[in-house]
Amino acid sequence: DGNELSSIITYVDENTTDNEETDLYGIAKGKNLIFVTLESLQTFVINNTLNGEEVTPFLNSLTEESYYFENFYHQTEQGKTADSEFIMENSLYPLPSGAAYFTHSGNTYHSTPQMLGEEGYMSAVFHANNSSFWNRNSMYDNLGVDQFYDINAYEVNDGNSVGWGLKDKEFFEQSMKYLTNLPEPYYARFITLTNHHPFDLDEEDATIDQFDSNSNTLNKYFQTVRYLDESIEEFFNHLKESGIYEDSIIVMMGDHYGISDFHNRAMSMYLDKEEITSYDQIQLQRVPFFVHIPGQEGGVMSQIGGQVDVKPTIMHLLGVDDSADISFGTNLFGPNRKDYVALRDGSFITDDYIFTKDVCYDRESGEELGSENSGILAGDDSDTETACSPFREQVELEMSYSDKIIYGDLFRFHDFTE
Ligand code: GP9
Ligand code: MN
Repeated sequence: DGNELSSIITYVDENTTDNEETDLYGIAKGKNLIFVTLESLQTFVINNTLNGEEVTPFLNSLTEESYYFENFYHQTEQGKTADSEFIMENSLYPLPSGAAYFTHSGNTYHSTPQMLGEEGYMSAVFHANNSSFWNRNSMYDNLGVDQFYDINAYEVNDGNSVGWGLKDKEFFEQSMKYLTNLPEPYYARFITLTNHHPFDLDEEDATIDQFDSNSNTLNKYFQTVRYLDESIEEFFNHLKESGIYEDSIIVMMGDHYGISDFHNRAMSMYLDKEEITSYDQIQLQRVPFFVHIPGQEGGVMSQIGGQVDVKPTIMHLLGVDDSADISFGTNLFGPNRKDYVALRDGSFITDDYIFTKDVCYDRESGEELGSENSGILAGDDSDTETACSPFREQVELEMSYSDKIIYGDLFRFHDFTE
């Protein structure tokens, strides 16, 4: 009920809000926001090589010409891409199981398209798949997306498709005629597809070797990642040629891991490690996050962050007052940002520690600092306190608040204009 929401509001005001203005506050005010979901792209390939060749040369160049966050984590669960959308549009956590896109598409939300709509932004999503996939059609209506360019907006045939559908280079090229006709300012979100398991690619599109290991999945991944890198470069060129580039900011985010722990033996070979530990497994949940502001230099940002932080960060850059919003993230550029990132399985990353599978690690060195069993909240007195313990209780509380909002559809009781 309403009372439940008031304790949640008190919590977010005290813990996840940073309304401090920075040099970047409003830097993109009134500009178009172009957001790209980088399918299955993980941070371990960025600024890395295969057989001496850069895997992602274009994105590597963008790590210097954008604000590139190297310690940014995906927070998705079973809803995969749909969870990544849900998190970044709402700054809420995904559900512990299932996908809110299916189970709670009728809730009241206070999403980025809705908030930017109030600022005069038109919003559109571009994705060459059936509109009902992940129940996007109904969820988008409810989130305030004005226009969904789904598979019907594209010319898709055998020659321009691979794997899951339309190749990304074709996708961006065919999207331009729609993008150039949108009324400005707009919030245009593009969801790529080619770098998706099982990472199939036509031979003519492969411009880097496969890896050589016992995992066919990881072997092929490098080729589709390179293809994604090239398609983003082409998209930037389209934006420049059409004159859109100068009037826009471009934000890009990996949606979730592409390589599961099933492939850890091959992964350890690639990363030249004896084994992939639980600590390494958490570090592999990093996905790239870029904020590209034409005319601004940027650089590599080392602060930790997660997908819940995207919405407040966007509001900050666009100079939109979000002090009345209820969100679990903080502006990544702020001085008082939240100092932990919670993953949906209860693992978390803080400035100093990483906690997963009951073990507390030093974030920098990966050294084990102690372990606690999972009975802490059940009052089991065999628990051992570690440096991670205080964060652990807060992470569990925060997740439970987010779940309450979604399961109870609590925003329907709230007036965000007050
Ligand atoms: C489907 C695409 C992929 O439209 O977004 O979804 P995923 O399998 O990654 O959740
Ligand atoms: Mn995905």
